[in-house]
Amino acid sequence: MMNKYSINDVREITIPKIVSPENMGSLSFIEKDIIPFSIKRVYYLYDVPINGERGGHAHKNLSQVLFALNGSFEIIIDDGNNKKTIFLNSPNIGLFIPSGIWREMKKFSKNSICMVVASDIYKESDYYRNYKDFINSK
Ligand code: T46
Repeated sequence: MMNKYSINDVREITIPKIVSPENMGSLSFIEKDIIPFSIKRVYYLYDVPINGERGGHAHKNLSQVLFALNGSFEIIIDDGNNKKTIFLNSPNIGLFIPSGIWREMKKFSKNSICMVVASDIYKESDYYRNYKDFINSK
């Protein structure tokens, strides 16, 4: 049984950004208290072609925060009742997506990198990969 989160529970999380006073770039970091769950996995998407599409599923229990470490992409979130499109393009702004939210990712810029911190290890049994199954679970 999925938790009943809606797209209103999806929110941006801004992590620290320390800009070098000598113009030598920026540093951001993720510490445990910034993320609303304990991190059990980190993975990243890269080499995605500009017409590539990722996602197209929901999770039964997993929570995640997505970061555009480089470049940008769009994320369409859908709770079965409402949809919203969010644009990510800052390496220090993550998107928290709780369980029970369908997501589709599109419009990747060249050389974009999406890094994801997740509340659990990879479990295929945690996915709804079929939209009808997702809707029927509500
Ligand atoms: C999500 C978006 C942002 C693994 O073996 N381990 C992993 O940790 C992951 C995430 C995937 N896989 C395998 C499962 C598939 O055979 O890698 C293959 C591609 O996975 P998937 O089609 O789920 O990839 P995306 O980019 O569509 O979705 C992934 C995450 O699955 C998903 O939770 O929110 O990135």
